[in-house]
Amino acid sequence: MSPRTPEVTDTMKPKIDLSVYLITDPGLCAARGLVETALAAVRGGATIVQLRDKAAPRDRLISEGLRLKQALAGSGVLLIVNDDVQAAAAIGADGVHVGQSDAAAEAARAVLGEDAVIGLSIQTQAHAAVVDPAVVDYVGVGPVFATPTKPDHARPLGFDGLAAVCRAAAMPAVAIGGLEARHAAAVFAAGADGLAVVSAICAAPDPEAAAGAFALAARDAAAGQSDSVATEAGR
Ligand code: TZP
Ligand code: MG
Repeated sequence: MSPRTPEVTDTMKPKIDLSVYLITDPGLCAARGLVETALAAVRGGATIVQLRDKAAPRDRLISEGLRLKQALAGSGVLLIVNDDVQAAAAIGADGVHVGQSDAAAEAARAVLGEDAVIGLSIQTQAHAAVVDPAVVDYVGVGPVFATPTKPDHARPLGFDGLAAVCRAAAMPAVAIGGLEARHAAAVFAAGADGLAVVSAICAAPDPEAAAGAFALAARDAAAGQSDSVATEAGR
């Protein structure tokens, strides 16, 4: 018999740890360097890294992705590529994250295969209702707050909006948009499984410490949620 872990079965992928989801920004990582910033965040406790560089031509995205992949090898931290399915394939990344106006998640799945992690950005309950859990592994929900990092963002959801979208989604969710470590409890209470963060880590004077603060806050928030579920169940 093959060895088993409690998190894995023949029909189930390993659980994706979305708790501290770093998204890189070329401008905000420039001073320290893309790889160095990501590695500092991982040392602090980032659990997943998304390479996001909207302006890079594909060959540059691929070379950045290959450097990140090499740096993250053996860390257990997943590497996800924003938008570009072909670049994700060329990098041999763990997956891709697409938006409502990018390649369809189904097309990404067809190119990257069953084992790839496919993430999809959603902004509304209507979006959530039509996401196929057989195709999409997790959704990114936001923005929770207005943020200068994505000037063309949709209307901010706040925590009540985040909760409504998370309730309507049939798969794990990561919240995004203007998030800081102090928001972790509200994010988990809204039903999300983690915080996706650009500026609060990439632009921090110490990205390792910043990611560490997110990791601690997310761990406490997740534990608080399981305590309240257990209390509800015991009533
Ligand atoms: N999608 C919705 S908000 C956002 C993206 C990519 C940017 C989040 O950046 P920050 O700096 O964490 O607010
Ligand atoms: Mg996109």
